[in-house]
Amino acid sequence: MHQYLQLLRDVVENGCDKADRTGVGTRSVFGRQVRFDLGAGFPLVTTKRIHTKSVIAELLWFLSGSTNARELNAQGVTIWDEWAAEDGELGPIYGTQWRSWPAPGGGSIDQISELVETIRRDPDSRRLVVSAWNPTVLPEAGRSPSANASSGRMALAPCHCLFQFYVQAGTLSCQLYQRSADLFLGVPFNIASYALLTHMIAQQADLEAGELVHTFGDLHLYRNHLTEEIVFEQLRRTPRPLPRLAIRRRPATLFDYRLEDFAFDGYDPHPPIRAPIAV
Ligand code: DHF
Ligand code: TMP
Repeated sequence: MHQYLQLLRDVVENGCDKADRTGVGTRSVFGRQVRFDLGAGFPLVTTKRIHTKSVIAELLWFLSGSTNARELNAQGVTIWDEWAAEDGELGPIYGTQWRSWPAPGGGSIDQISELVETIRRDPDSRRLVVSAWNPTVLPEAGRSPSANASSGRMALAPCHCLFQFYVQAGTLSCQLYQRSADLFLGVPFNIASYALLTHMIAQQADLEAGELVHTFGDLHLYRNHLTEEIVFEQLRRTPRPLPRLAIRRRPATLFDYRLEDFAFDGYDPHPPIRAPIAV
């Protein structure tokens, strides 16, 4: 995971001070790209422990089409709680846009099912794209995430907002565009999540996982993460060998995976590093 540590160094060294929606303040760069060869090991950050259960549960929750944090809480995962309305709703975020993008005239579009079908039927397609960026339901500026969620808007605008797959020589690659990236807290989750999704779709389409290409817009470190105990502690640590993803069975569809189907063999990270999250 030298790619991740290089991004940390890049933002520390080249970032400019920038104010942001949350009021915390960031150090930020614009436009970066890293690549992970998924055949060379699973790209899970090793210089701090990542809560892999949260990563898997969140992805399965997106794939189920849910946008309610209570359904994640049922699995013991609390990563979306700060943005939810009273009833747990987050508004039409990823789950809705991926599985039931509202279509003009009433129906809805299941982008993920169409994606998997197209990968199988027409692997050379250059239209293997899923977008979560639906301008009709973006949050209203100046209102809190939970207030937006209560009024039927997205609690947060999609951060990982567009991705594309590419099939070549029996391998499946994915490129993600992330418009806004909290490098210390969000990005390790985002890398692992899209790597996992690529492995799952590859399994469903009888392909091998190829590369994950991760492209960033506003890539930032929050000012309260730029401390000796947080970012600089992580930079002092030496990366360890990558784990291997084991998928224990081949479910009938992409929507039938469960938490217990996944294991990260050989994951031997440094201890966790706690950090405050900007809401
Ligand atoms: N807001 C901000 N400011 N940064 C984010 O990364 C972010 N991510 C969101 C929603 N809003 C956000 C969704 N994803 C954590 C990780 C990812 C995530 C939300 C929260 C997090 O708190 N990670 C901690 C604890 C992990 C756990 O409890 O499982 C970590 O140390 O990684
Ligand atoms: P923004 O909507 O004002 O850009 O704030 C969203 C913040 O959350 C920003 O710091 C990016 C971060 N984030 C991630 O890094 N990854 C994610 O998956 C999500 C949902 C948010």
